[in-house]
Amino acid sequence: MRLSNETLGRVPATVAHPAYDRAGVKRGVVHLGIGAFHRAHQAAYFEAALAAGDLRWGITSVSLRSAGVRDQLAPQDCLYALVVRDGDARTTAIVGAEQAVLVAPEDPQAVIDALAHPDARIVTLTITEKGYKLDRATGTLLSDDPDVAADCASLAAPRTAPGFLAAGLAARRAAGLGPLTVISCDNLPHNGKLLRDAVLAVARANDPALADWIANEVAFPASMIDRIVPATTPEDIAALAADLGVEDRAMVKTEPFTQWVVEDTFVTERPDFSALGVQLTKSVAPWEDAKLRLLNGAHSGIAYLGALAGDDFVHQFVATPAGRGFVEALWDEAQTTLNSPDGLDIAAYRVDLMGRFANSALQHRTRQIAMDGSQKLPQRLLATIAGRRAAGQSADALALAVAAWMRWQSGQTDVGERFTVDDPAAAHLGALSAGAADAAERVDALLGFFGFAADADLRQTIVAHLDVLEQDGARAAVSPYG
Ligand code: NAI
Ligand code: CS2
Repeated sequence: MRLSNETLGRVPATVAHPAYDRAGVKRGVVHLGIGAFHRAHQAAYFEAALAAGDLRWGITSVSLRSAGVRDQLAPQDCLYALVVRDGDARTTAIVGAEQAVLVAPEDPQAVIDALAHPDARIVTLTITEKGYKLDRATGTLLSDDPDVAADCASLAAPRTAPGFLAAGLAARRAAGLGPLTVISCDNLPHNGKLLRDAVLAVARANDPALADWIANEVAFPASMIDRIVPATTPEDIAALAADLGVEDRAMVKTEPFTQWVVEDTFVTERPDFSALGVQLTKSVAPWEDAKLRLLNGAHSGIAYLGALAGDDFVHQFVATPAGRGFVEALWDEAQTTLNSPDGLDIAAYRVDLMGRFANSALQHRTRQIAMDGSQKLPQRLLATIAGRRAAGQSADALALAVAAWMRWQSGQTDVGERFTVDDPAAAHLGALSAGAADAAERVDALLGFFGFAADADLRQTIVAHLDVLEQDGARAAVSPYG
């Protein structure tokens, strides 16, 4: 029996569930890219707004690719459980904020209509780094991407997130409706500006007057988002079914920690964000840098080193003195490149972060984090290294994390197990890696992919790490930090 409006009464009374009138909820939010993170983060904030009696903030969610999440949620009247795990402790709440899930390739017009609905005010996005369709070196649209080309030629049936936003905003403009506030919730620096650039480029290719209207009317605040949300597994679903008495195939699991820092440039109504714990600020950049370089930088290092060495989960890697030592060393290096935001105590943040990584109940897979390294390394590791080198500082642990990413491109773990590199640039990176005669050539080729110019000392450090990784494995490479 599945979770639904009808079976909600069977759920144990200890599990919180929507006490507001779901039928009276308006759809003030459109979310593009409904994955696990959205359900554990933005949806939880909008759920809190609804629970506080502000019924404007129901969500129409959109999957831009597969029907998977729609097929999980639709038979459940869009109800799902948010399970917060902290060691042995579990808290479960049923979330009712999702009102409908649209699958864009099945019905692109329905997505445009949702964006152009008079009740819509806020759009949030979690489409992964690669969904922005931008050449990160130049900030321009990926002109050789067929979906980008199609959206630049016509907005009748968009294919990309920037295309849908341009089409939805065009429909709002034509209907005389107001603008939207569009919030990127992906782990990218200056995510608001990146999204704005992408939407304006697609709009301009179709209709320069639309682009001007968007530039003048629509807000794209930057945001820093933080909550560790590992992919749900069949075991998680089975364990929850035993607790709930009904099956929930759309559940998500997460940690107690949650943070959302948003640039205060809204052009629309919004929930009482401050009351919901959302931090509104003039400048998100220092928050972004701290999170991307400390949390995500360490995560990527842990992911490649851990997965190469056979650690399936993040908590296993930080359970060893060498693993913890490596993470602390990486933070010592990264920290000197930060302008600490007001209100962030970096020393305390680091202690908390190590506790979050050590949360064994999350079962956060190193291979999940290892995905899409080509999209993640610049902001997580390379910018940090560049900052250290510009200040005349060394970057040993950061260089080891980059070398581990390079080793990952070989598609083989330290015990020779083959795996598929999950990355939009995997074929190109694999060819660069395989085509190099030795570690030094591989370092040059793979840094060249990013257009990253390493000075002689830094290059030597990365080559030395890659040599150890290739000959003795990741455990040996990390052991000096123990
Ligand atoms: P997920 O795998 O559950 O969902 C990914 C979503 O992105 C899906 O809706 C998928 O269809 C969509 N997507 C994938 N490739 C796309 C493309 N090329 N174009 C458009 N949409 C695409 O992943 P999850 O956990 O929801 O994470 C999504 C993003 O959220 C991350 O990439 C990251 O930027 C951000 N995030 C995730 C956190 C986490 O702990 N899971 C925490 C903070 C941010
Ligand atoms: C992770 C992040 O998958 C990854 O690349 O580093 O999704 C991480 O879990 C979040 O940024 C935490 O907020």
